[in-house]
Amino acid sequence: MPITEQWELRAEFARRLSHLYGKEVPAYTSLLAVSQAVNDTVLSALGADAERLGSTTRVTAERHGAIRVGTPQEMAQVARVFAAMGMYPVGFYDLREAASSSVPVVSTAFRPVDPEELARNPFRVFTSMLVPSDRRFFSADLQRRLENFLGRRRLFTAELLVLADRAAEYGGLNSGDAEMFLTLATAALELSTEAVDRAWYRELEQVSSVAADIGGVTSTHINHLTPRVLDIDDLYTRMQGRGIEMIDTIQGPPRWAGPDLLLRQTSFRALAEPRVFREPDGSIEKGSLRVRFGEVEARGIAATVRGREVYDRLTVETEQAVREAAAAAPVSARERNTIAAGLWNRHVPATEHGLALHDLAYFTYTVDTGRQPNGHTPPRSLPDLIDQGWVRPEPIVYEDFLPKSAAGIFQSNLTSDGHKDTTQSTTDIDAAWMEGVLGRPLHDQYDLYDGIRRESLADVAGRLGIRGPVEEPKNIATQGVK
Ligand code: OOG
Ligand code: NI
Repeated sequence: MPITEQWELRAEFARRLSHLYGKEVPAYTSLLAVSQAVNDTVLSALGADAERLGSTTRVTAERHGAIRVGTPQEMAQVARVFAAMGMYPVGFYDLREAASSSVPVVSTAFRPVDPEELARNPFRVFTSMLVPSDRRFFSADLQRRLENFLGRRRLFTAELLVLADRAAEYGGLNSGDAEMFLTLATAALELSTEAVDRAWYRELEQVSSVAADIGGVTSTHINHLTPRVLDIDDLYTRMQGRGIEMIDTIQGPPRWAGPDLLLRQTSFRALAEPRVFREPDGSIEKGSLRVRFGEVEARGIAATVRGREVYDRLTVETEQAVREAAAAAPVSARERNTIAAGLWNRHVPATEHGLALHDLAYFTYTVDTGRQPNGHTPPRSLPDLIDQGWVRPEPIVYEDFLPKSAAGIFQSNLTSDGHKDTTQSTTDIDAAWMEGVLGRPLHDQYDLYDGIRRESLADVAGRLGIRGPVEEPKNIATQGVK
């Protein structure tokens, strides 16, 4: 019987979710249409250059999703469902720390980790998990009631989990099982029509609207699906032109003179969606909730640890400069970008060559046969190989997320700041704890990018007859998320 491979399950799942979300949130369909128009414009203007950070087929199909769950058990089940589709946890994001308002979750992202798999379909899902034990947000009493509520619900059917494990074990499913798996997995993320307990939802909302969205209902749902665009500034203007209310800024690096780095994201504000409520007197009433929104992103080159430090430092300096300017007069999004771009243009090399040479971003390398200095022995260090023109860099796309941007996306869509008591100490929840919950390795993004670079350098060494490994810059030791 023909087998549906894991990547095919992943690609089909992404397609079905996109279809489902388009039915549930019609503004998402407009976002897709505008994204497509932006990408078409860039492709016709730049031609092959537009594909430097991913083929047109990849970028057109590319989405990330976001979901939120309540308990370690639910998180472990999510990991099984995604493993079926070749998506594995990468990175630990602590939004409790990154957000100034009340976002009581920790997160990871499930995604393919091999370059071939990413090229087939890069679908990834940012997955957040509530932390009811964190006293900054929840009292002991509320924690107990929340955990009871969450402990009684089932997000995934037993049949779905059996099929998921089978797909992971055999590298795919036969077509009957594949259809059933996809149907059940998609249905698990559909918005429920079940009545929401108004009093319970409201009580959680006092703490955080994210807590209410997760723990106030008996199922989970897609929070957003995010297409990728090649020019996010153009997209932002076009969406505003259509009268869609966007959040104030584009999160992440500014538009500047150099190549796209890391990740730039923006979103339109959460829309009121009809929901059904059970009122305290037992009656059923129609109402609405505002939790789901539309996000869009532009992906750039993955930054090394050193590049990331530069990004973080320039972000702090931008904030400071914006605060100073704001003391005199309000700072528009455009002025903010001008301030940030000024700093970037001053402190960051504006070419791929410069970024590679200073070890600020990740590239794979190919031997530049045209420019090989004749009769010379190739140097062993990567910066020398780059500088002397022995090798040519090809960018590695950033496949992950940014905690500050994620916090910004969460925050800009909250209905209120909620309540966070910063005098309470935090619970000891970190990457190692998350790995235990997941019951499988939690990948470090820097390890993965290092691995891809190292493999290409092994190939370079072979072709140039360099004995032993090419010497990479010293400080790429993985001091990443773990
Ligand atoms: C997740 C927010 C983070 C991103 O793209 O950074 C995120 C959520 O709202 O559940 O999706
Ligand atoms: Ni997102």
